Amino acid sequence: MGFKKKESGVWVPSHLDQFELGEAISVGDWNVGPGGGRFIPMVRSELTLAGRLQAIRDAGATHIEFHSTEAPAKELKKIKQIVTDLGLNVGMVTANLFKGRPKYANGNFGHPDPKIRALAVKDTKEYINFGVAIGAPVYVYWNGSNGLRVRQGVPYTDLIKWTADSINQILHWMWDTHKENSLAFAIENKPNEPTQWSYPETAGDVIQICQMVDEPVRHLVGGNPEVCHEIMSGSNYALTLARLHVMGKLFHVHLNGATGKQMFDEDLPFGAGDVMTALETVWQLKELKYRGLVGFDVQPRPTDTDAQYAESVKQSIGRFHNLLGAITDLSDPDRRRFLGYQAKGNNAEIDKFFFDLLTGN
Ligand code: GCO
Ligand code: MN
Repeated sequence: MGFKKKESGVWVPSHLDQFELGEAISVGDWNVGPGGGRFIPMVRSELTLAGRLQAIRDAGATHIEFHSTEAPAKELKKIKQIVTDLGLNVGMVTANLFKGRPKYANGNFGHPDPKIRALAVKDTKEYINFGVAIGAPVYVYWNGSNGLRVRQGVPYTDLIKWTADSINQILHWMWDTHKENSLAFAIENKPNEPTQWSYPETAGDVIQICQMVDEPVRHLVGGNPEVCHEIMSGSNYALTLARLHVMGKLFHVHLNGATGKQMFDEDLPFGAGDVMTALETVWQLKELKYRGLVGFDVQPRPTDTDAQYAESVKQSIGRFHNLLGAITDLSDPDRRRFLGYQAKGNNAEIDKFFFDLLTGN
């Protein structure tokens, strides 16, 4: 997929004008599974990679997203075959820089030890090669363990500079090696968990990193905002979509749901927890004429049975299409009425308009 040069001479990720909104649905391979964690037992049976991908495809996905843990680069041939046989494409790949090795316990790109930073850069390059070989348009860097476990755990200015510098190195290498076949490098911010204070924390930090990398490779880097992470920060997700879009940096999205009061990542199905956020998200993507991949990052509920293996994924995709349908079906007079309310600052009517849209009135 790679990058293409616009008439203006600017390089842009090709996948961003590739799909009609809702046509390309990308789901994490890690979004289905047996469950289990610190507080929850394993509740479902284990599936093979092929079994997981089939469940995700049957739930409505067209694209799949991989971590290096479940889809190691050395298994490229086997994985490519499974993906192709199921009629899927790979949407995104991401190296596990948080749980992949014990060495990442205190960070990755911003780790105080230069050897660990170099290891994170190396692991990322290897998985970018995998992404290029398997035809994924997007690479995601999720901060994970990067940040602080205790106050002053890492010198703050160094944390920021080291993180940006590691990314800068990767972008230079990627452009030299893969040129226009490079992946759109999308940074996924999160404010905390597993760290106490993570970096990059917000979309503002993502834009900061984009500004800190060298100009000749700046077109390669953007953001992958996630609903839960924005809610954890107290941010409005749709506003963050716009924040990145106006900078030309909305490279990917991760949709899910949150109740809006937690300090941890709920990863609920899209439309669960806060349905108004879901409605506004779809509204905003349409408003921005977003034509990239619609990614979901949702966890199964701990009570889901084997028969509900991909239920969270299925509900998320179904709700997205539902809300998109309701917005698309709005009549022109209704749209003009809405724009009139915005122009006049009639917040009472705007509020009513959205609620009526949601409830079909
Ligand atoms: C989280 C994150 C991760 C990342 C994934 C790469 O739960 O905090 O969302 O699941 O999304 O590792 O995108
Ligand atoms: Mn995510």
